Amino acid sequence: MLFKSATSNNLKPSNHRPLWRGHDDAIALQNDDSTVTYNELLKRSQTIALSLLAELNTEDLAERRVGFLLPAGADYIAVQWGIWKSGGIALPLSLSATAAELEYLISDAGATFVVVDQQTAGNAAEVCRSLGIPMLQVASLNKNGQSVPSNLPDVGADRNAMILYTSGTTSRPKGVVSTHAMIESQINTLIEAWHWQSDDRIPLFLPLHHIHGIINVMSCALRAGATIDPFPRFDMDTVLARVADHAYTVFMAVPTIYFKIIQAIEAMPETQRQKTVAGFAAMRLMVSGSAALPETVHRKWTELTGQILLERYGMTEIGMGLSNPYHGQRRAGMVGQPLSGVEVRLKSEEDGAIITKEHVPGEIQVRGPSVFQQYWNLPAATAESFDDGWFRTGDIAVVEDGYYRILGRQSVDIIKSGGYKISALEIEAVLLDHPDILECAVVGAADELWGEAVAVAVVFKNAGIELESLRDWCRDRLSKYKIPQRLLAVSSLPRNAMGKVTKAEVQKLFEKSVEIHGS
Ligand code: MLC
Ligand code: AMP
Repeated sequence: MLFKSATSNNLKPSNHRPLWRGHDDAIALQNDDSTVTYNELLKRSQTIALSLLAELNTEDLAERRVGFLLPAGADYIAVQWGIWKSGGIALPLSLSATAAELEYLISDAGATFVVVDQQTAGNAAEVCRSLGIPMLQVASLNKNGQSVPSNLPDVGADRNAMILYTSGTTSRPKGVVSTHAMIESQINTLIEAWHWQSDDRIPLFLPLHHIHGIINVMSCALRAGATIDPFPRFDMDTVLARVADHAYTVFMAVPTIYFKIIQAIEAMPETQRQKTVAGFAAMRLMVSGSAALPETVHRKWTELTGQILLERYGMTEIGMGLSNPYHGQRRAGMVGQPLSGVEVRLKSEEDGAIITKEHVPGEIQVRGPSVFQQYWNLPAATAESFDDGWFRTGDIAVVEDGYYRILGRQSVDIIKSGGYKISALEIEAVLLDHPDILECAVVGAADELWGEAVAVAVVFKNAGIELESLRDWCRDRLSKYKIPQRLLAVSSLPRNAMGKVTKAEVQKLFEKSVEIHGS
């Protein structure tokens, strides 16, 4: 078949190795404040696993969900591994989630505990209290297990390991369930494709409730025995200072970050600029993904640093699917070819035929050991998302000269802003609770920095309100990145003959208007 990858199945059950891996006294985490070795991580995860089991007086968490609200660092990794070792399902929670959002995630997943540290306890305390779920301090889990003699369960590769929530065409996020085998397959594929090595050093500043930060950066680095520099959030000044010190060999980010860094480099004094550029130029690999990398940004990056960014395409449900080559030509505007072990096909939206020719667009469908098997507690949504065993991504692409190019998405209700996937329906449901809003339509408006900006056309009941006032009202209801950045007051929403709001027309309103921009 024309677009099929060469399959190298890295996942025969006999090849399965646990997701937690030691590399003796090699350094797993290093920043200005501390150094943590792999042996220390293994030891701490063991203690945490035993503590979690002791909490329930059981020998196996048996796929109970354990939420954790922790920044990047040793605690995060030790808790994630500890949950896996004790047979639980890891439920990483977003540090930017509001109380209402946390409540939904924790209750939808049916979490048994939520693990926090001193800084994050405040975010979760009230939610856990109202749901009646124990909140455990990571510091006490780190101690308790030491005194509990117990065996750890034998956790097989087909056990469920993690739930990541993804926003989509429904108003509430769906939990994507992955097994140990799936995660292992996703990691092994990338280690092979991008030549991860034990002497790699990478900054980790992406959020750790999404696959980009969790799998592509953190888990690949850990499995390869590399060193991670963890950041609680993207702190550009510190990251760039370390780049200038040649602290990293690999760098992975979303297009918005490359855009922001270009602006920062251009504003630097000459000496600092030269050092920063030299730090980037010396890296062995720089990857962009999670949203389309504009060709202008791709080219600008090469002009500035001499590096050719490697763009790849992925999704929470499939891991990484397509990638430009490590060796070979990396093309701007293209996402490359199927990764090893991933099968990709394009299916015509018009007649449902499997596309076998170049330049003919179709939906990307994916199959293979990295692909998920179920949305948590949503059998109907799961069934709908598969087509004869192939996962329907909802993304449209063509193949040009052997490389895939992403053309867009089937659903106008999905917005990608700064690499975050956001559901227009989720935001509309929240905005409709505003006392002044009669009706509204949320769309993604093209935006140079964010890729798409959350934009809302509103029919007000009486007097209108300003964007800033609406943003303030949203702050304790929506994560910051979901809060509308643009607002347009309209007398009515464009509708089709059936009375359904035509989102394409709403998008055009934002193209025409000179709107007020948020931050
Ligand atoms: C931050 N803001 C955003 C935003 N991120 N607004 C819209 N969209 C976003 N993505 C808001 C902030 O809340 C703030 O609002 C203002 O913008 C400026 O904030 P900032 O501090 O300057 O932004 P910063 O912290 O630098 O965040 C930018 C970012 C972040 C790019 C680092 O958005 C980010 O981490 N994105 C990555 C998301 C990700 O990992 N996606 C992968 C999903 S997995 P205010 O009101 O306070 O001024 C996936 C699969 C795959 O997609 O293929 O990888
Ligand atoms: P998420 O559901 O958050 O995992 O986001 C997955 C979505 O991000 C995909 O379905 C694509 O729409 C988008 N995406 C990821 N990588 C790219 C890319 N390189 N170019 C365009 N879109 C991308």
